[in-house]
Amino acid sequence: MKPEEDEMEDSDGEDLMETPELPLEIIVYILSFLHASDRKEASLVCRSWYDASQDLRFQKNVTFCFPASASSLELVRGLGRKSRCSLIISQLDGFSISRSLLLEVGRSLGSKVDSLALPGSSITEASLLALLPCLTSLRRLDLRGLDSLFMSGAFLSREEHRHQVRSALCGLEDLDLSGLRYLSDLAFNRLTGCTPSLRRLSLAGCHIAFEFDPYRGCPVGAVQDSSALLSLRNLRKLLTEQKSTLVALDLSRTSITPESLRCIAQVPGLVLNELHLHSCKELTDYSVEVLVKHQPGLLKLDISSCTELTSRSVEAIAQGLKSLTDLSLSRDWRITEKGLAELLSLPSLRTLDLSECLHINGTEIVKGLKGSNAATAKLEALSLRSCSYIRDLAVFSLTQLLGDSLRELDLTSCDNVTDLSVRAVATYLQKLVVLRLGWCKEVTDWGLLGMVQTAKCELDEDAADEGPRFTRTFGNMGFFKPPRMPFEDRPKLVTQNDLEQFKHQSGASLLALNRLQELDLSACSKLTDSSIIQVVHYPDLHRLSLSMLPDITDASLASVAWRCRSLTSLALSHCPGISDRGLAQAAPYLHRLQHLYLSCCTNITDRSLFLLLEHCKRLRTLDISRCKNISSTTVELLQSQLPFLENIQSRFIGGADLIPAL
Ligand SMILES: *[C@@H]1O[C@H](CO)[C@@H](O)[C@H](O)[C@H]1NC(C)=O
Ligand SMILES: *[C@@H]1O[C@H](CO)[C@@H](O)[C@H](O)[C@H]1NC(C)=O
Ligand SMILES: *[C@@H]1O[C@H](CO)[C@@H](O)[C@H](O)[C@H]1NC(C)=O
Ligand SMILES: *[C@@H]1O[C@H](CO)[C@@H](O)[C@H](O)[C@H]1NC(C)=O
Ligand SMILES: CC(=O)N[C@H]1CO[C@H](CO)[C@@H](O)[C@@H]1O
Repeated sequence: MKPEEDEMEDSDGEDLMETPELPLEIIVYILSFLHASDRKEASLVCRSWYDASQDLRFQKNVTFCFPASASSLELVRGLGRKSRCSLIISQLDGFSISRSLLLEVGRSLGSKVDSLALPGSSITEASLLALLPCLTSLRRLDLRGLDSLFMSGAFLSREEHRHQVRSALCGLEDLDLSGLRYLSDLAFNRLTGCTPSLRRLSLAGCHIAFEFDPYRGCPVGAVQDSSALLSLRNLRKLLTEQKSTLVALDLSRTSITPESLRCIAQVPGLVLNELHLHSCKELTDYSVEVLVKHQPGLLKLDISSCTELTSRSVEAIAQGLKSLTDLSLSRDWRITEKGLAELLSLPSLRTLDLSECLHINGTEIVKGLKGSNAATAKLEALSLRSCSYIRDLAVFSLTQLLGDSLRELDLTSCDNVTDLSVRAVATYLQKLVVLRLGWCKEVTDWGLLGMVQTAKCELDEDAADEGPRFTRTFGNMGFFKPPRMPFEDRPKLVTQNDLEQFKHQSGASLLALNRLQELDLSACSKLTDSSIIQVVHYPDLHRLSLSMLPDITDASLASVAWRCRSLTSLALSHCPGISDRGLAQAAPYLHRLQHLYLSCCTNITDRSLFLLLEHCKRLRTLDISRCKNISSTTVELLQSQLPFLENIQSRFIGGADLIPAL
């Protein structure tokens, strides 16, 4: 395994000077504590760190994502020395570059490829068949949306091809066929005949004929396998054949009926762990009751956007799925508080998505968590996005009950959440990794700073505490103090009274959430530089949105870049206060940036694009639409110079294509 010098982009090849060489194993051990992206940075420091980063233990799950192009051909050759890899190759077509690329993947990587996805491609059967037989230890194959492969109906129609593919893919575990419009029984059977031990199958968004064949005028597949449609009968046959391995099924966005779901749930011997039924609009409470009865071992269930479902489904799930870990009820807007207490007392529940369940106010959630004995509450991710009946009292109670477990909280568009909630989050949920507060319009700087607004009372009893002085509106209050916990005992059901008491205490500032990797403050339009500069200091932050904050300026941008060096995604759309000056200060610290959103930033000009060109060479997404002072020539230059830039939104820039504007 000899690394090639030319792979070490940006490295000056120098060894650490004057320090004695550490043994490789020690460096490997140290690197094992880093996030993958940090490890990648570390590998550029010197030769021995690079060698350490190539250790097998880090190579288990490396995903390479590249478009079909001549330079990718070189990349693929360079990957040859990896032990395992996952490939996402986009924009493949029928032309020779694509064909050579697939041939090269087969030749150089072959048995090392663990997972293959070909998004946004249109390839021919011949190109794919040149590759598949070489991928002898493939575990995951993603043919999502590859209509070009199935349109003719002849895919794998020759026995010799099936034989080759079968000998390579007999270990395939995960097959994604979602979004295929032309999948027929025949093609489906030929393909799955080559993959005898599937664990996961996705047919999301496929045109499956669940009941009736419109072409024959009889139940689909009643007579024989269809060459035009995938039928329920045929799917059921596959589930029966592969029931000993199959545990996860995705039938989202299909027109599956209650009767068809029953028919699938009842396949003898089929034991599903995971079922996705997102946006299956025909499903009823009765379907969920039957499902729960026949598949009580489900761990993950997604019945989001199944708009017919009511609290009856929630009750059935709470009673029947005792090992459930993940549940999405998002956009099931008929659901009320009923049944949630019982659901939340399931001790195994880790992830719950209640976003856009518009009637929820949190009362029963709190009751359930309380009842389940807070010491055992294990909820790690909770989404209450767009639940506008969620108020501070509910958030305040939840934060106390979930302090030990919650990693991810989404309160986006909870209109009635105020600074008090933000303070409760910062005070009690110090293990949070993801926090989304976008569109919580009542949130102000005071909330982020963990302070009680002192606008009216001049003299606060805390005034004696020394702390940093704020310019502008903020007095000297010690928000760097460790938070005071109003309730030292085991969490209890809090009352409006407790909340009142909390209202008059400073809590922790958002600074306390030092594990954050994602923070969304977009459209919290009362926020200003005062809080952003003081609290957005997160060394591990990867994604940050400050879009639609009309009052923030270049000072916020410069501070954020300096304090959050791991950022890969930064959204600043509709921030008129951001200009080239801020970007000039920030760009040198943003060299990991991959996604940047600057639409409607009227003070951003061509100058900023040159800065990006110089400092942010890993950019993959750039949105500069409606930036009137950017010229299309500079955009073209950027596009030709940045190797990874694949998605650039530049509508209505520089007056060039203004015609249909606004
Ligand atoms: C590999 O990485 C992908 C995405 O980065 C993730 O979805 C998958 O679960 C990982 N697989 C393993 C075995 O860790
Ligand atoms: C929450 O909603 C239930 C009815 O769904 C209602 O009885 C209860 O009073 C509400 N609680 C709060 C705090 O609004
Ligand atoms: C943008 O362009 C307009 C007219 O071309 C000019 O008046 C304005 O000063 C420019 N704004 C910036 C921030 O450069
Ligand atoms: C940014 O542009 C707006 C007009 O869109 C202007 O009013 C404002 O003063 C500019 N701000 C800076 C910092 O240049
Ligand atoms: C339940 C409740 O108090 N809802 C309020 C949430 O906030 C919106 C807008 O601020 C009010 O209109 C609702 O009455």
